[in-house]
Order: sequence, then C-alpha cells, then structure tokens
Amino acid sequence: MDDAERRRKIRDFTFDRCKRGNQGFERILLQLFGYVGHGKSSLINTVMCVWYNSRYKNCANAAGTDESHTTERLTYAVNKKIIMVDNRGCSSMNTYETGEIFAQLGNLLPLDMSVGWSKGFELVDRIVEAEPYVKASDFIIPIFVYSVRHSPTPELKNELRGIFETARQLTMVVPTVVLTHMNHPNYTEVENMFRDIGTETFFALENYTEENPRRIRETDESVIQFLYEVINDAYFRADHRRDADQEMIDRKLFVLNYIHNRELMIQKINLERQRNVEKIRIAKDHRLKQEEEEKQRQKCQKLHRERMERLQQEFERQRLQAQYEHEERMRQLGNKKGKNNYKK
Ligand SMILES: Nc1nc2c(ncn2[C@@H]2O[C@H](COP(=O)(O)OP(=O)(O)OP(=O)(O)O)[C@@H](O)[C@H]2O)c(=O)[nH]1
Ligand SMILES: [Mg+2]
Repeated sequence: MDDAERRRKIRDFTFDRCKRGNQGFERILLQLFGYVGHGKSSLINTVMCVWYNSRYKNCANAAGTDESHTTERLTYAVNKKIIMVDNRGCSSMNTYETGEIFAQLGNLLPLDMSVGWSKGFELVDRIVEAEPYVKASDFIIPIFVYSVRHSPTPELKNELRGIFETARQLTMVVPTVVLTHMNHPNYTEVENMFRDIGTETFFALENYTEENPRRIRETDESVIQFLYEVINDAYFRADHRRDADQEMIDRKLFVLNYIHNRELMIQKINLERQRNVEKIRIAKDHRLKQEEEEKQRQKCQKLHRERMERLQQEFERQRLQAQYEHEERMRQLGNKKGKNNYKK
C-alpha cells in the first residue's frame, strides 16, 4: 500500500465502518503523555505539518528550551474523527503527578483548558466538575512520548513499568510508544527498555523543529504510517463488543479508586514519617537526659573528691598541730624535769 492509499484510509476513518457499528464512539483521541520536554508538542507539530502537507509551523507551541512548557490540554485535529491531545507533561511520575496523569489519560478532565496539579482529594472535585465537559464518545489511544536522549536507568524502568501497567488497566490497551530524537546513540538501549516492560508498538522519528524544519521523506512516511497504524488499531479494538458510556464510568471509578488508594498510601507514608520523627525525638531526649545525669554524677563526684581532699588536708593540719602541741608539751615537761634535777 502506498502513502496516498494510507492517507485516504486515514481521511475516511469513521467508527461507523466497524462491524458492530460505532457503539457510541465518534472520534479517536490520541492521548499524548510523558515527561516534560520529551517532544509531545513537537510530535503534534510534525504530524500537522505532514498531514496538511505544509511548511513547519510551531502550532502546538513546542518549547524553545527543555523546561516545562505545555500547561493546557489542547486538542489538534488531524480531521474531525482523529484528534491529538497535548497533555501536560510531568516532571517525575511521583504519587501526586500520577493521579493527574491518569485523570488526563482517562479523559476525565476537560479538553482545551488549563491543567493544574492538585494535591489530595482536590482532583476528585475537578473530575466531578469536569463531568459535563468530557465525552464518553471519545475513543482513547494512549501514546507515550519518550526522548531517546534520556538514558534508561533501573529506577526509570521500574517507574515506567508501574505507569504502563496502570495505563493499560485504565485504557484497556498497552500504550504505544513514540521515540523522539531517534538518531541519538541511546536508541537501542531505550527501545529494549520499553520492550522489557511489555511495549509492542513503537514509532521512532526525528521531529520537525524550529532548528530542523526541513521536511524529509523518511519522517513524512513514518508519520503517515503512524496515523495509519492508529486507525487500524482503533478499527481492530472497536470490532469487539464495547459500551462507550460504561467504559467512561469504569475509567472514572478506576481513577477515583486510584486517587483514594494514593491518598491512603500518602497518609501511611506521612504517618510513618511522623512516627520516625517522634522516635528520633524520644531517643534524642533520652540521650540528652542521660548526658545531663552523667554530668550531674561527675559534678557530684568532683564535689565529693574536693570535700574529701579538704577533709584530708584539715585532718593533716590538725594532726600536725596535735603533734606539734604534743612535742611542745613534752619539751616543756623535759625542761621542767631538768630544772628540778639541777635544784636537787
Ligand atoms: N532534535 C530533536 N529535537 C526535538 C525532538 N522533539 C522535540 N525536540 C526539541 O525538544 C524540546 C522540547 O520539545 P517539546 O515538544 O516542547 O516537548 P513537550 O513534551 O511538549 O514538553 P512539555 O510541554 O513541557 O511537556 C524542543 O526544544 C524541541 O525542539 C526531536 O525528535 N529531535
Ligand atoms: Mg508541550
């Protein structure tokens, strides 16, 4: 199949063509997620530029630097039926951020609005408030965007394994991975890491960027292939029995449950931390008390020693005095005796 044929299939995509009809689905939502600065917005720019066969334009507001840039969940339409969502990137997948990520990924937060990061149960309120704005008819395809420039580590692999497993439970599909900066030497190592954690579908490309806006055949073909695979995946998955409304309810329950468990875990960690602080405080108090007692003991010992020395000195003084007086008496007695003998 050539590129033109693929383009036609992408353009004509509709859930109405599925064996069981649309089952309540209207459009594909390509949910881009991942770490800050890994190329989500640039991927959208690249797809738009290739799909509309136009010059490179920074329509998704990709960053000029690697700092966190996108703070809204903005949508970009390939056409009416295929929508790309530029979700807010996370700096690390810590416990607070994962709640947000899954709420975005499950399409439980409004599109085309600013995305905050909530602490505690605030996120639950935001999900409830978003109910009138989110659509069950959006068919979610999770796309994890990762820049090959970032070397894998065992901690990262562990973190991603957890994220991918939760994303799979939430969306019922293992996220597709798009590797950006594909010409970087880390490529094979990064791909192996994702294979190890169960990724089956990969796409790799060098995004078009401000620095590298010149279109090349390899990238253009990759983009069309990517969109073509996405629609095939959607057709395949929508051929099974589905219920768009029920799936939305299930996703909501899953994320609310996730937030609940996350809060319990955070409270447990905080409690444990407080307990440790208390333990350290008690141990410190005990040590200080012992040190104080030791100081008092040494002080008493010193006082006792000094008193004993004084007593000893006094005793010695009195002994010498008594001895002197005794000798004096003896001497006087001796003198008297001498005088008497002389008189005789
Ligand atoms: N060379 C090269 N640069 C890229 C590629 N993809 C993205 N970049 C650059 O990487 C930087 C970050 O890209 P963004 O697309 O803004 O990243 P993001 O994931 O949208 O970031 P946030 O919105 O902050 O989450 C920008 O300077 C891009 O020009 C790529 O494939 N190759
Ligand atoms: Mg961005």
